Amino acid sequence: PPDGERLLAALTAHQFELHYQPKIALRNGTLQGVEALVRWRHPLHGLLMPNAFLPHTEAAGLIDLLTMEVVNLALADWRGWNAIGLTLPLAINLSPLSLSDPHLAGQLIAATAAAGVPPEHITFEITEQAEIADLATALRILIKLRLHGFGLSLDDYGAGHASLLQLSRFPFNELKLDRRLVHRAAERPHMRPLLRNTIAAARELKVVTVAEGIETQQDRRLMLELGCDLAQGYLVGRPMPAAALPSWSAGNA
Ligand code: G
Ligand code: G
Ligand code: NA
Repeated sequence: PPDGERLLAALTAHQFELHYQPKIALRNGTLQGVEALVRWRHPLHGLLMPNAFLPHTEAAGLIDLLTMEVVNLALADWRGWNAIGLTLPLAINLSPLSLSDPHLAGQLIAATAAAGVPPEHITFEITEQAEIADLATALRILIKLRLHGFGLSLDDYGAGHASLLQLSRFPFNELKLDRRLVHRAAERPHMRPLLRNTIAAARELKVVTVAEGIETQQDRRLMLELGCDLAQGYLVGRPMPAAALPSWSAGNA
């Protein structure tokens, strides 16, 4: 596994890059945004996926550095698309560990301002892999980001730690239904009332719903029927390099 020294060297050498996975409207299939997913272009081992290095980055205390690298790369890509007339909502993942850093919100606000990207175009996705240790700090950060105009998305909802309590307590405006709930839901009729009620509750809270992990037409049709707003998944589009997005978008309009 990569140690802190190697990860820091990789960050300094700008070996990280982003791929983007589309989010579409279930109603009409139009592109509604993209999620940035980090990869490590390793000089010896090729393209490494997040599970090969993110936990080590967090353990080495380097997650905030990686987050800022990701944010700056994503903002540059957003500007590139915007310059050719593709103006899109862009989602960036934040590690729950970052939510204990009181400087994070200010750094995100400054980076976005420096890039000249209006915060309304950026959403931060937050996964709770574990109970957030310092709730007061996390809440302060999220409220500051939301008030500044950023979107906030509760990732992997309905599995693990993301709960109704988080949804009610934090200023989220989007909820991503965990892949484990959505995947093959069409073959699991007992899932329907749970999904339908979750989506209805989100709607009452004015929270947009996204179905993750859509791999089949059956699941796509079901999530539309249940009132879900957006979809993401291999059926819709796989993560792709920034340069591939404009033609993907043109072919999907
Ligand atoms: O394609 P995929 O293997 O990229 O992503 C695996 C997981 O890694 C996802 O659950 C995603 O939330 C997380 N992830 C991807 N990119 C980032 C990132 O830039 N920052 C953080 N903190 N997590 C990320
Ligand atoms: O939790 P998050 O939304 O950040 O998850 C992104 C991860 O999910 C990435 O690893 C991405 O490659 C993966 N992913 C995206 N769409 C699908 C899908 O349809 N099926 C599966 N199994 N994984 C997916
Ligand atoms: Na995510």
